[in-house]
Amino acid sequence: MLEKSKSVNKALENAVPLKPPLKLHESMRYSLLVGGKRVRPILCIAACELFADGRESTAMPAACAVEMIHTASLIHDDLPCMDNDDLRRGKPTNHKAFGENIAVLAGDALMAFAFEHLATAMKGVVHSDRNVRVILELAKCMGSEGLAAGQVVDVCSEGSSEVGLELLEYIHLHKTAALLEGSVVIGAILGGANDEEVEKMRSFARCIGLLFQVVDDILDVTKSSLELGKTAGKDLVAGKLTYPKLLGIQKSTDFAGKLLRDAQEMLLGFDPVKAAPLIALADYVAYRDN
Ligand code: GRG
Repeated sequence: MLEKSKSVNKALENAVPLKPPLKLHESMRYSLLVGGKRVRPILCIAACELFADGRESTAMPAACAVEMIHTASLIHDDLPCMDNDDLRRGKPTNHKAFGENIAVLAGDALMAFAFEHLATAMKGVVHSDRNVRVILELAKCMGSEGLAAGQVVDVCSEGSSEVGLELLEYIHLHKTAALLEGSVVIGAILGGANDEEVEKMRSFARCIGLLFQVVDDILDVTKSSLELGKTAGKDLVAGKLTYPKLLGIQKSTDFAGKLLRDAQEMLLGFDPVKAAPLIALADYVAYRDN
């Protein structure tokens, strides 16, 4: 992961140079280039490398694009009109550093640039049919059937006592799992996976995506505020529903274990050597401590 995250960081640094308007590019780079585990781009590359045409260089523009979308979503999520967070990745949030207006625009510009980067960097690298499928996946997982859908339902259900397990799963599957799913599926498409293989990877990613958020919810209860880089147990205090709140820590941990097993099962039919990084990434998602 360290090796891959170094390559991703280098590619991101090159993809978004500092240029006029300086304030906008500074703001984009501030959130994009600082910290972050790079889980989504690494999953994208690992999924690509599972298949015959899969090389890191083939997946890298898409890996950068998913990280740009992820960063845009974090910038917008932290805004006063959303979660109103002061810290992200241990640093002042984008709007704290640049002001609300610039932060909104930096998020917008990152979203647009993700597609521009894909279109320019992928031209002539893979067949245009694959590129179109990649663009479709990326657009779908961030819009009204993906991140935005999850965020809307999350915002609208805040403080409500009506939220049950089904709604919580909807929020997590859209707000968090959708982009992780998109990252894996995009990697698989670029690696040359056939339709059946793509759907297997989708199921794998969906389990990983939900697992990611269940673990996030558990960590929110068990880790200190300083380590998380955000307000202590903010979600708990603010009345946001989480798995531990609904199920308790033990049942949430059991559920996480089941999701990990389910995810690993999806990879059984693949070359075990090539699938090893994805298995390791699944373990990382389950056992990470931040
Ligand atoms: C379409 C850009 C866009 C936004 C739509 C604001 C919004 C609407 C959605 C918010 C989605 C969101 C922030 C979900 C939380 C996902 C999550 C678990 C983030 C933390 O991911 P990590 O742990 O963070 O990978 P790092 O810092 O390591 O990258």
